Amino acid sequence: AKKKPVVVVTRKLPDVVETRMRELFETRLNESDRPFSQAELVEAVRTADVLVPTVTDRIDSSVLSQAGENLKLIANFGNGVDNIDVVTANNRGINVTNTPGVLTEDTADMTMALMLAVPRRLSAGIHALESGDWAGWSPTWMLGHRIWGKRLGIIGMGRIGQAVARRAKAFGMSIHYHNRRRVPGSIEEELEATYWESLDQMLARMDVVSIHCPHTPGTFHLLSARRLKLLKKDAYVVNTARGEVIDENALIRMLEAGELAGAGLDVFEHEPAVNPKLVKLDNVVLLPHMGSATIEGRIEMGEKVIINIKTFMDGHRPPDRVLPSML
Ligand code: 8YV
Repeated sequence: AKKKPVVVVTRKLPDVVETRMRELFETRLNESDRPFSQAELVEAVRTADVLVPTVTDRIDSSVLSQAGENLKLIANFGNGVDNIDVVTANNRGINVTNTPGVLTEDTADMTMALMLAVPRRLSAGIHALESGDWAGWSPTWMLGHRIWGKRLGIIGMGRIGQAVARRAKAFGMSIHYHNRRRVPGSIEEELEATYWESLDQMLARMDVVSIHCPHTPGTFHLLSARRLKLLKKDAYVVNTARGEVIDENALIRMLEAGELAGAGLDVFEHEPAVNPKLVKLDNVVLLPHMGSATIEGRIEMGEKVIINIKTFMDGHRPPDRVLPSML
């Protein structure tokens, strides 16, 4: 029988996924609830045939420089691969895969939750009720803003951006988007989405802006201080992608100064650290990176990881290979 590949998994995964991995591979699991230390990560890349990291593991060039000869695949448990230096990995002959598709709808749902929660003041309402501040209904109490009839600007029209567009259209918003390339077809035809080649021009006219592009060197601080200033004073910003895409300090300054209506954030520039100034604001809803956190989704992510590893081990091209040219 063929020797089973040594697969090192950096974080605890759903039981069914771990069980299946144990059947198929010589699986080394992280039994604790904390991420690997730097030393454990280096030990993992030295000894593994396949590494399964998550968003919390930084697989940079220094870690990769210590990889053993056997390491041939990094099968990321997650969609975004900004935790991995894909260029260096490829140069060293190490394949990288991710888990696209299975977390699209969940992330889009969470985006809509934030898009409704901030303008409709969900957390303020919950807090008022729980703290006993509700004296009774009043025509002028807890008023927020509607999203129906408003303009949504989507930055990054990939799978998740498109899933958000479909939902937002059903909520009565008009869909606008900026993307490296135009996405003709159903998005523009059925959803009547408007493509903006110029991000700056789009930003100036939107009521809500939602981020769905990956974090790459090219999108770092895409929403820079200058661009944030282009937004209307009554606009909302939603981010379920990566914190690094927004200049968070600039965003905080504008929210504090009332130069923006509010923000719904699931991701942060230095997570898990969250800037205390953000927490103090009352025009924000903040979530601890839960966009794709469903039981179903996590199991499907695990299944995708397993398929990528198995296909690769069988000598074929893994279905979800990430190439530097895709970033
Ligand atoms: C996960 C995510 O929380 O897939 C992504 O890009 O941000 C989330 O789905 C994380 O990546 C798991 O590694």
